[in-house]
Amino acid sequence: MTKVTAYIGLGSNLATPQEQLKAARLAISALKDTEELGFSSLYRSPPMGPQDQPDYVNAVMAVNTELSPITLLRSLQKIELEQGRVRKDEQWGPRTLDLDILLYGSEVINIPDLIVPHYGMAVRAFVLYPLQEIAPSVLIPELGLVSDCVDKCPLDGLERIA
Ligand code: A4P
Ligand code: MG
Repeated sequence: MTKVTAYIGLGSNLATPQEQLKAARLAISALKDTEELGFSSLYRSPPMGPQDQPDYVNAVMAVNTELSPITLLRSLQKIELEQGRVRKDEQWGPRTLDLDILLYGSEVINIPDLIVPHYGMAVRAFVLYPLQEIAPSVLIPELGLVSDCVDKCPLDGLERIA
């Protein structure tokens, strides 16, 4: 099985977000046939969506993986649950941990459970800026260079955490 470079978006705004991201990073690195290639700085931003929730901490992680896209998704969902994620009906509500597959090599995937590139990444500063930090020349299928997407995306209050 060939190795593919995938990019994973991490987000949390409950239960000490920085610790959630740290634990998720370890759990992802420990997945079968998967190794960490890079991890961005942590970024803080106001919530996109309902405003009556805490600020988010986000980061992007690069991995080399032999897992198929759907196996990677299921593995990430298991980590979300292990870290206390409760899925509610409210869209974009608060969460202990959100793990999204942003990119899986150069693949375009559109099946009921998985859309890659992630549907929101073109307009989300909290995804694009950390992605650009660790992969400055990555090409986002159907969108173009990450740097071109960043140029069109306002910061929306995003701050790198020192
Ligand atoms: N799914 C489809 N494609 C993917 C993918 N590429 N990666 C499906 C992961 N999952 C994918 O996800 C809902 C369904 O998406 C899953 O069943 C999966 O099969 P979910 O994690 O259960 O629900 P969700 O995350 O609440 O929904 P959604 O619409 O994905 O929310 P987002 O887009 O993740 O946004 N504000 C700031 N500042 N920072 C944030 O990180 N995050 C959100 C959540 C809202 N506001 C935020 C942030
Ligand atoms: Mg999600």
